[in-house]
Amino acid sequence: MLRIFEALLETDPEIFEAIVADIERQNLYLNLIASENYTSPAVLAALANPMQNKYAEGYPNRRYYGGCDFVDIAERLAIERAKQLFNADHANVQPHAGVQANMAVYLACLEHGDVILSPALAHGGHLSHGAPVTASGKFYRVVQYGVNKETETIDFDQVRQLAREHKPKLIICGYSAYSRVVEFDKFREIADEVGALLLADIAHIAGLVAAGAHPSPVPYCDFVTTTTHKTLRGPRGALILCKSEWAQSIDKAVFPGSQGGPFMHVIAAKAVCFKEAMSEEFRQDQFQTVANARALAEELRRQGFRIVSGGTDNHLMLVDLRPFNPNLTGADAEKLLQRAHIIVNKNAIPFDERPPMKASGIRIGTPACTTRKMKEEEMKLIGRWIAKVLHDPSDETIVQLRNEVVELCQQFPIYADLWETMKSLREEVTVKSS
Ligand code: DSN
Repeated sequence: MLRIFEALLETDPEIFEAIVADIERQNLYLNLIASENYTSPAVLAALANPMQNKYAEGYPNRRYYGGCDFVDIAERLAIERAKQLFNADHANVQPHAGVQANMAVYLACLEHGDVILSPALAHGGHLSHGAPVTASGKFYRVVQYGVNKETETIDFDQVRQLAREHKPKLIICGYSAYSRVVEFDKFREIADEVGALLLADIAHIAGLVAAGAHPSPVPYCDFVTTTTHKTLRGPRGALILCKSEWAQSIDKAVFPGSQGGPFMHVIAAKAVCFKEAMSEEFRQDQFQTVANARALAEELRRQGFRIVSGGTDNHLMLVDLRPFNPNLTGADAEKLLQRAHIIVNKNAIPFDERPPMKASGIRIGTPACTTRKMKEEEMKLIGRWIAKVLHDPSDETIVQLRNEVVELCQQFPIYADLWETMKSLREEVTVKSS
């Protein structure tokens, strides 16, 4: 690793500096973005490996290029581990990202113009579930369901009624901003009633599912997609799981259907991630992620915020800012908190009257802080800090809180060795050249 960074410093000091600065940022800010995490040094090492040079269109033992013996080992390991981790019939580990994984499922099972019934973006869904500005929205006829206005949980009456009315070929369950347990069995029941296929997009909760901290969709769904870098804590990328009868169609839909050469270094890193996700430490961290989210949600509620749906069962919560301060938008809160080194994202709440770029809420997640080994005590502190900044965003308060945040972050360092190594390399070079 050391040599790689020496080479980088020599060749491109500007990029070297940007990386050191970002490691510093990752260390000294509280990351509450629900979709982010800190991957392990082993995953990082696998990402920085020369397998990235290899073209390997096709699948293990069925490649279009010679020289694939060793990347085949990596891909086979990734496939077998993914199947074992999620107890799935078939796994395709090549999708470059979540959108590509979802598009490959659509390509495998739908014709142009077929009907998809999916969660609305404004109620916690994802762009790739058929938003009009995306390919999924342009190629298919998309009907969307939301949450119930009272409970703010999935409105199964509406899902059933829309399914009966529109006879979708595919129903999607899976969310980017939904804090409650997803009842995959209920979706299966509705899909069976109308003869639809079922896709669960578990990008957000995959780590929880792998650890048993959230029910698994695998027994109920024809397809399951996920990214590998959120709660799962691996490299940026994605994964498709499916029943054996769909294995061939999914593989064809990924390559040659929608992607070219797979990123073999990323696939190697996915294999490492799946191995780590089978460990006891990972399992405990996923349960702690949920416990942390509950503790933080409870503290925020105590501080006068409203938690959408009344709480959380997973790694995230949607915070309605209006009861705390009706004039405070999600966009403003995001900016103020960032000044205190607390990173969250603005997020529409269901039935939000504000436009998405302003929004009435923020989305908060605990995976990254939990990877740093923070626990409930730290969550309570963070909840109080968030309230303090948003209550009194004066320069004085922000500076005082930023110092406290930095102090807490320093007690839970991340990539400490890497950071030290890079800083000492830089010093050596400065000493040599002066
Ligand atoms: N951008 C991701 C998220 O934050 O949820 C989804 O793709």
